[in-house]
Amino acid sequence: MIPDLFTELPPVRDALVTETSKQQDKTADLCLSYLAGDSGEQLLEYNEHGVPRLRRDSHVRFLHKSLGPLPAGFMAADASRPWFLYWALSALVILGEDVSHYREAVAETARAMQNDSGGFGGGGRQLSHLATTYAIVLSIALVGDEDAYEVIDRKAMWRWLCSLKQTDGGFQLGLGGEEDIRGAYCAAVIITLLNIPLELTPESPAWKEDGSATLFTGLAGYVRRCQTFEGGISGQPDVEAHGAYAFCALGCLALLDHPRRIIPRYLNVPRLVSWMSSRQYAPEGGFSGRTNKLVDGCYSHWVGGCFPLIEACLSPVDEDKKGGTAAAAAASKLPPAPESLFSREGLIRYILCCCQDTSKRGGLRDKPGKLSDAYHSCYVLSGLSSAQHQWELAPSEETSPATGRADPVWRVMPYLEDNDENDVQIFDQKDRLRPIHPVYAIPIQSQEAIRDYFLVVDGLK
Ligand code: FPP
Ligand code: K
Ligand code: ZN
Repeated sequence: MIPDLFTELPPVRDALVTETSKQQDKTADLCLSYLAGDSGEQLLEYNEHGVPRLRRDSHVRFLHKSLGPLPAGFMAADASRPWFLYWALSALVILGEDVSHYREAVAETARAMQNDSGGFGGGGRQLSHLATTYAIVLSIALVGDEDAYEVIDRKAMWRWLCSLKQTDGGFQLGLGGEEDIRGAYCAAVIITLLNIPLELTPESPAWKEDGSATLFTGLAGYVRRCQTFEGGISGQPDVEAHGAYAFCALGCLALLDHPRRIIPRYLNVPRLVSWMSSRQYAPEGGFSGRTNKLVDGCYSHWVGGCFPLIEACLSPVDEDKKGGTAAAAAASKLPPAPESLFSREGLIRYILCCCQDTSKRGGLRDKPGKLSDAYHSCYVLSGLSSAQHQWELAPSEETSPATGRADPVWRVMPYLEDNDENDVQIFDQKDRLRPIHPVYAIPIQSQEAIRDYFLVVDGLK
């Protein structure tokens, strides 16, 4: 009932033994025992495909607990408090939980973390950072409601974003701080969700006297410069490609213009797909973050989450057949993709067999032997959700009168049984998760609610 691919070490192996190859072998062996269900860890219920059930209740308990007071050891993570909020709320929502009762607590926490000069820090009296601001904005979107939205000072946010915008097109993460592709993605998410004006303030380092530069000027070019010789994406131009940055690159581009048009225009898609595919390992089934490194559950999102975006760009739509639009023309230079560009079965096996903490603790983890945590719970579940669903871009390319952007329309379908070559329905139907937006990584309803709220707001208060 378990295909050979997931029960044996790879037939072709490098004869050179190094520290890296030893660690890889150890990890593969460990995963094999979990994939076969003979790890000796607590007994699990397996279905007819040899796959254990999702321990939903146990993960839900773990996540609620992680939103309460934390032990003293977490002091070191104080500047990441917004992330802890987002990871736990997001994981709960993907599991189908209602998180609206956290609304007031989230609003109050966010208020204390907001700076008058714009953006949110990791805690009260901490400097604003794009990553913590991203985490707070998404947490607010997840708990929903206008009272929570109204906590955000959009005018100060706009000024602060302008101060982070650089002449090379990218964004610093904090004033005078580092600049990398996380900034590009986080800024694009914040700007589009909150309907921040693109116009630059004269104080911005990227401001031009003729008024031609905006918050988006040169941003796609910055992303392009992060694609490396391997085909993957690095944090900054000329460094090592890493999975987390591939998601940032695709996510950022997908917000700047219609993904079918902009992704092939700025990235070498065949090379990127080749690099993304090399991230999935057998027999483990999960993804690594970079060449010669180990599988880790969180890359189920960072790398796994890139596939729906690429698949949607490469799948033929009706307009392609008519030879219509610019997006279709850009995309049609690439061969149409098969339905799935990676082994969804492999990823689902890795997640359900290797990433679940089966003890009383609950939660999801990097790999067997590691402790579960909120970060891995969020991104493992997000990866499971995207492996269980297929995303499609509606052919229309209408420009939104409010934003001037061609807001793409995303449609989602569950991957169902009866898909001969790539049977992904190896999990029980009750273990299907909620679909989440392939770019914003929150449910599409939450994304539309906050976007629509700020679309009708008249200017900046
Ligand atoms: C390497 O860690 C990890 C990185 C170089 C980048 C990690 C960044 C993220 C996970 C998130 C970025 C995105 C946003 C939106 C903030 P490692 O060496 O411990 O792991 P590895 O061995 O798997 O590479
Ligand atoms: K890692
Ligand atoms: Zn990880």
